[in-house]
This record gives sequence, C-alpha cells and structure tokens, in this order.
Amino acid sequence: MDAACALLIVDIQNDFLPGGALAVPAGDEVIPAVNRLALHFDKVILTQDWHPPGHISFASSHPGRQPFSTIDLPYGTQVLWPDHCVQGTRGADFADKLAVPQAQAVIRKGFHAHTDSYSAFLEADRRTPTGLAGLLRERGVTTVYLCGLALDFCVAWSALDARSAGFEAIVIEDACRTIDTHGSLDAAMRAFDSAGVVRVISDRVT
Ligand code: VGL
Ligand code: ZN
Repeated sequence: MDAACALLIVDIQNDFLPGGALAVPAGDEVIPAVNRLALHFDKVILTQDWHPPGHISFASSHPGRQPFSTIDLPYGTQVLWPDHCVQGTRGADFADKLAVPQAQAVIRKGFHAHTDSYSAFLEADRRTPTGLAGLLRERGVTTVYLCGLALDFCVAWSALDARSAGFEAIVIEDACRTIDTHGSLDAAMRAFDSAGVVRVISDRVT
C-alpha cells in the first residue's frame, strides 16, 4: 500500500470482545484479519476508547437509567453504555491477540468526563479535535482505511469525519463487527453512501 494510505485500527480492546463489559458480538473474529491487513500498510494507527471513571456515556452515571437507553445531552442524543474502557483497566487494554507492534501512533478518545467521542477525529460536541487529522496530513496521508469495532459507532463516526476532514475513507467491512442498537447499522450504511465512504472486503486490500 502506498505511503499516502494509512490503516486506522479502531478500538480493538478487551471490553469490546466477548466477555468484555461492552462486548461486540464476535468482536474477536476480526483480529486475525486486522493483524494480516496491517502488514500491507506503511502507516498504521490505533485508536483506544479511554474513559475516566464516571464518564458521561456510562448509564451508571445517570441514576435510574439503563444501559442501551438514550438521553439528551447539551451536544445531542447520547446512547448510555455499560461502564467500559476505563483508563488504566484491563478492559481498556488492547486485545492480547492484536499483533501490530509496528503501529506508529495511538489516538485515545473519550477522555473528557463530560463529552463522549466515538470518532477518532472529533469529539461528540463536534468541535473538539483529537489532532488525528493534523497528524495524518503532516505525514502525507490522503486515504484512510478503517477496520475494527464497532462498525456502526466508532468506525462509522471516524470514517465520516475522515471524509469531512478531506480524506478518502475506505471501510474494510469484514474486518469490522457491529453493535446494532437503535437502528445504528442502517443509519451508518446510509451515511456512508451519502458521504462517499467506500466499503471493501479485506481480500481487495493488498
Ligand atoms: C464504542 C460505544 C461506546 C465503539 C465506544 O468503539 O464503537 N461504542 N464506546
Ligand atoms: Zn466508549
């Protein structure tokens, strides 16, 4: 893969795997494909969901609210999640079987107590950048390939924000798994079509 392409590996962390606090069904199945894909890229970047205890996205921070319900926050509608990816915990660590020592950067996100961040580019207030767009631009990247967890949340928001930031965005579908709550998968697919996010299968990425 030429040097203008980067692979963004989204949130392959213990809490998103079977047995984890916010398990994505069959989330572990993507790991061999992701490890293989990463060998084709000159530039590999990881994202890591990284919440402080008591984060606003946790249902436990809103008395009486259940995980997977939604609430309205100043920046919009927020799905409430089980506590997950708490900074410094085993659940927030990358999966043991993820084997990408060549990754050049880790973008942590969701570390502000009062703001979630599905996207690796822009927090949920839609104003606070993570710095990833600048990092990619300064390294000459024009095309971002994405894989990981979950397709309909962090992969989707990251792909859409990559497009908004002026990058080509290509989602490697079979190297992702979905949560699929409140119609999130359908919404992501429609948003991909209207934003020009391309979908491919991993066989075609060489
Ligand atoms: C994610 C829900 C909450 C994700 C992160 O990585 O897709 N989903 N935090
Ligand atoms: Zn999260």
